[in-house]
Amino acid sequence: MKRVLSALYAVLLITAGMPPSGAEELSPSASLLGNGGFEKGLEGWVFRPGDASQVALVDGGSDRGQILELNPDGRLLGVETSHVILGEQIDPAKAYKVQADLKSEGLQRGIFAFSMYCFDAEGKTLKQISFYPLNTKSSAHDWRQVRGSFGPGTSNLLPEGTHSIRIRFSFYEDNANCQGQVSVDNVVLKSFDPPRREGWPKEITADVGDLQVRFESRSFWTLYRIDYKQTRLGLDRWGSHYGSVIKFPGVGFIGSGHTENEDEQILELSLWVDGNPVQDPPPALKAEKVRLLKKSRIRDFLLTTEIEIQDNQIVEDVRLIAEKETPVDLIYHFMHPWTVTATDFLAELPDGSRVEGAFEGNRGQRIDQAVRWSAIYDASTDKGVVTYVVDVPEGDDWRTRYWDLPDRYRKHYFTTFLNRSVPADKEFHYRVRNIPFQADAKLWHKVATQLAEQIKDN
Ligand SMILES: [Ca+2]
Repeated sequence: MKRVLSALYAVLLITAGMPPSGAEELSPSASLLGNGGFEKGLEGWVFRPGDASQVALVDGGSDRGQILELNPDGRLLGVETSHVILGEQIDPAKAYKVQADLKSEGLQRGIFAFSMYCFDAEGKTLKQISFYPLNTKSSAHDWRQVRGSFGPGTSNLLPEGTHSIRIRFSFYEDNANCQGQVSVDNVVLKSFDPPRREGWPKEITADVGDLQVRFESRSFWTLYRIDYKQTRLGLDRWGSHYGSVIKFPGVGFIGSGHTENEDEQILELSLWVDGNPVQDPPPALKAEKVRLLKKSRIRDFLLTTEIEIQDNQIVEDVRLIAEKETPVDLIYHFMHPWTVTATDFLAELPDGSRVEGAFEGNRGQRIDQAVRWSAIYDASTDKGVVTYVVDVPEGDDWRTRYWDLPDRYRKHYFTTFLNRSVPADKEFHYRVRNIPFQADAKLWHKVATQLAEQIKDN
């Protein structure tokens, strides 16, 4: 089975002309930074603020040579490259990848960030772009390669007027009492070609009946907006991801828009508009029916994801196979960052009983159990969405959650494989149907229930 699947995906890989961007390893020698591995001590690095008493150059063994140990010791500390000038060292028309190996002994006070700063011609800070933050709750970890990117085609566009950038490792605490230790090695800055489908735009906005959705390339082609009757239901804000993501123990999230560890690799991408395959999709289209099919890889997982929009409904379908047994912290499918103004939720459990309540912005996980269907309602717009669970694997331990987060969203997660291993070579199939609706606040329970009953009967 495994061999067959591997062969199948090898064929897809070739026919799809898959870009190697996700798996590309950056060799430190190709870096624009002359001393990213600290073999020349602190040459090319400056303190802002701090001094040499807060760092140590340590022998990291034959593979690493020297490493830089950062220990703020109760003061602020920032270690960064000198100015890298746009139009000189880097080309503003190109995308760049920034990468570092980090080891954390943990933080006792304050925060740490691997980031970059953008400056204008006068040296004034325009923006800080964080690639990898740590706080006092972050677990200590051994060496880990972390990455970010900036420039055209990435999620981090440089602000207008950017004259130079600096790659930075810093500690901060409100009273300057930074406590913790992080080691750094192999810092790399290198141009790269951001993943882009040949002939495909960076985004596709589709008007389908009363729905408008946006498909986003930077999140590896997931939904990125759901509007119903010109009203926003699903957010369009970078960082509030839709789609599927897997959390690996000791690593973190990989999938959807998460690029901090590794990129999801797209193996195949196809779009059908009104039943016809489209080779070169336009950035905006209007249709009766739209279907997006994606085959992708997240480490040893192969995912086949379909999104189909017609008749004012959005069907999402995922088939997941692990090539080898793989422990995970959890897997999220069908994420939906519903508007933070959503006021209420309702769900029908498998035994037919109901769960209902109001969102309060209390950071809690609402419902958090298996459901036949669930719904949110936004009283400020008289609109809501029913999410009907059409298909789940038999005997699977899964749950529907709404994260009740103030000032951000009421985010829907279909959660599965909580602290478990995914067995090898078994297909796990999940399918949900999202039905937006408009209803008076007094009637919304009834309207949502009727919509769910109609699906159940079909
Ligand atoms: Ca080194």
